[in-house]
Amino acid sequence: MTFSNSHSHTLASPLVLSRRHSLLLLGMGASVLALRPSALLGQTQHSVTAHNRAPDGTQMAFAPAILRIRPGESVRFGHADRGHSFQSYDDTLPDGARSFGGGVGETIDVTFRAEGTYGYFCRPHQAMGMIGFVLVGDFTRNLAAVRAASAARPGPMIARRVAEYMGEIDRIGRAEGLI
Ligand SMILES: [Cu+2]
Repeated sequence: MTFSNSHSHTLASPLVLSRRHSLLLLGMGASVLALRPSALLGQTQHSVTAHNRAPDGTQMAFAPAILRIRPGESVRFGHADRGHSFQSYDDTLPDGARSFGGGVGETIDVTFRAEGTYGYFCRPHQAMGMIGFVLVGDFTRNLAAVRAASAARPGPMIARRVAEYMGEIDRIGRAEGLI
């Protein structure tokens, strides 16, 4: 099976599409099909983009680098510039979560069902601190593990980015009464 520039990581399919919609979808290309279900259901479609220079001026960064969503919501990981990728840190996935990722330049759609904090990185620029986090539902469930693993990743550029992002994640947790 070939996907032109996109594929779906939706973990399960609770979708109940009408027959008419199903037939409509069958007539579309696979890449389009992968993007349709959330649109049909009217769910929030979040997006993260990879940048050489993010809107806030940060070099080699995802925007937003920290994304807050509800369980079951989907995120499109796309590209403002060439040469980046998205790959989950599989050593700290929440319980029941599946890894996700794509090749350089590949746009992926991921539906996040398990609550927790998901860390991910750009393969070509991980050492430059190009990492990000998706906070799903009660994201504190595995936050201690994510914090420890993130702090242990090698390199001063990652360390600076981890310190900044963890501070922001803690602020979100406190504001929501989760921490
Ligand atoms: Cu990159």
